[in-house]
This record gives sequence, structure tokens and C-alpha cells, in this order.
Amino acid sequence: MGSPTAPRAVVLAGGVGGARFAAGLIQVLPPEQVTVIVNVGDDFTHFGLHISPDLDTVCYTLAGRENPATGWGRADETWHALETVAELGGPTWFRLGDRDLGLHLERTRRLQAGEPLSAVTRAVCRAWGVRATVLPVTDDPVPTVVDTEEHGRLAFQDYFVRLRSRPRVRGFAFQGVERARPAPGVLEALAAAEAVLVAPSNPWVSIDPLLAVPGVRDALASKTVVAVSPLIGGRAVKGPAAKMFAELGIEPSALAVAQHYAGLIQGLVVDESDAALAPRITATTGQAVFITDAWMPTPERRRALAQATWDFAQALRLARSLD
Ligand code: FO1
Repeated sequence: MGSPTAPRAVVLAGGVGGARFAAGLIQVLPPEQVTVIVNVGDDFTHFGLHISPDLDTVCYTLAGRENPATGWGRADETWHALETVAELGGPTWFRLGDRDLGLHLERTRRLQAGEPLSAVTRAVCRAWGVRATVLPVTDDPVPTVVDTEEHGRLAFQDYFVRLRSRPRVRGFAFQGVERARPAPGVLEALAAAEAVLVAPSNPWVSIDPLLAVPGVRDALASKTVVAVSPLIGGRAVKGPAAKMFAELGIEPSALAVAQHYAGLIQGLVVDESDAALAPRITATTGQAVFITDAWMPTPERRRALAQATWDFAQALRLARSLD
């Protein structure tokens, strides 16, 4: 038995899917043993405020403060500030609620005073009683740019929220990522973890930007890494992942997810509806496959998926140590 606060599991997470999976895992392991490393490629400045959508979704969800209907933003939200913006003819396409705005105001103030994003995130989590460690993958700006057929290069939130992911994608860039440094604690958590769990997040715009931060992919090389497919029956539970695969000329399926992560993961968790793909996944990538109900509509289902994924990772780790 290690120390009760030693990190055992690292989750690589984007927004809603990553947050819900992490919320399941802190029902399986003591939260102090879980580190969630979060994508910041979606971050942008709006009304002069620094918005970190995926970090906020993870923090709100682990604090039990998330909007259960959307998955992002706050529960019990009101919209007075945005109504005033609308009265004045300002932009309302990105819906910032009143409670949510408070976080963006305070984070922006601290960033402008010189605190790094990771320190601000730590303070937010402490204030809200989040016992897991939540880390932005980097404190440096690494904005995701989406190359589209119709509009050329678009800032991520322009593509995702303003244009509702409708443009056809041709590719992605993570600006400045080659100069980015992992945030304090990221490489340490990866080094200490028994296993790294890639949440059911969008591989293209949630997980790839994390892996692109220099040092992160290398830190996974010696680890047991297991991913949960975000595609169920060829469709994304939320967001445009399946559409992105198709537009990039890849048939969207759990097999495509396995091939996307080939060389990075040793195991893939897939939904029961994708069970027939398991032999081809193993034959083409060498990955072990675990089949379960991968849909997470309730806290119980989140816990069950996290438990199954953790047990699968532990079994793979044991098998590797015996090799
Ligand atoms: N997503 C939307 O589809 N529409 C919105 O108006 C919107 C507002 C928003 C505000 C704060 C926040 O933290 C997230 C918000 N999101 C919104 C979600 C978010 O932009 C995306 O889900 C992520 O960037 C993708 O993971």
C-alpha cells in the first residue's frame, strides 16, 4: 500500500466526456490519488476575459456545480449579464452565465497579476472542495486552430460554438505548442501514476493537443495507458468527433479510435454495440479490448465505466510486469 495521497491514476481529459469520466473515477479511487490533466487548446479571450472551457467543465463537475443538461457551465445559472449584452447589441453566441462569469473575472484578474493558470486552477479547486488534482496540461497559450473547407482557418470556439461545428474540417493546428512547457506537476503525476486513462474525449481536439505538448507523449512511453472510445456505434455521445473522422476520410468507429491511438495505448474500452470490432482492433493495433456499457448518463454509470477501465488498466499493467 502506498500513501493514501500518492497519485495512482492520471486522466487525460477534454470537456464534458472527460469531466464525467473523472467524476466516475473519484468514486472508485480516493480523489487525492487522481490527477486530471486537461486540454487548454479551447481556451480563448472573450470580453477581455480568459475562458478555459475544459478546465472549468472538469472543475465544475468534480465540485458538483455543473449544469447537468449541457455538461458545461454552472447549475442554477442566471443570464442577466448576457441579457444586458444583448440589449446593447453585443455578441451573445458564447453563452456566459452570471455565476460562470464570476470565475472568468477572478481568473483573469489573477492571471493579469502574474499567477499561472495552474496556480489559479489549484486555488479554484481548493475553494470548492475538489480533492482530486486538476492541472492544465500547460500554462502557456496553445490555441487550437481548425482548418475548414468553407472558412479556412478558424479559432476553435468560432468553429465549435459560433458555427456549431458545421464547417467541414481539413485539419488542426495547436499554435505555439512546440514552445509550450508542461505545467508544474504534469510530468511528475505521469511519472508517478500506475496507469494513465485517456477519457472518452474527442481524440482530435481534446486529446491530441494534450499529447502535442513537448514531453507529454514521451512521459507515456513507459506507462500502462488505456483509452475509452468516445464513439459508440460509430457516433459521438457529444460533439463532432464522428463528423471529424468522416471529414478527414476515416470511417468513424471504435476501430478508427484504436488506430488513432496506435503506439500510445495498450488497451481500448469500447461499448457493447462495438463488440464485433474487437478482433480487428486487436489484429491491426495489438491493443487489448474491454467491452462494456460505455454510455455515462448517470453518476452510477460513470462510476461503473471508471471502475471497469481502472480494473482493465490494472490487469494490463500486471500482464506487462510479468512479460
Ligand atoms: N458550448 C456551446 O455549445 N455553446 C455555448 O454557448 C458555450 C458556452 C460556454 C461557456 C463557458 C464554458 O466553460 C463552456 C461553454 N461551452 C459552450 C462549451 C465549450 O465551449 C465546449 O464544449 C468545449 O470547448 C469543448 O470541449
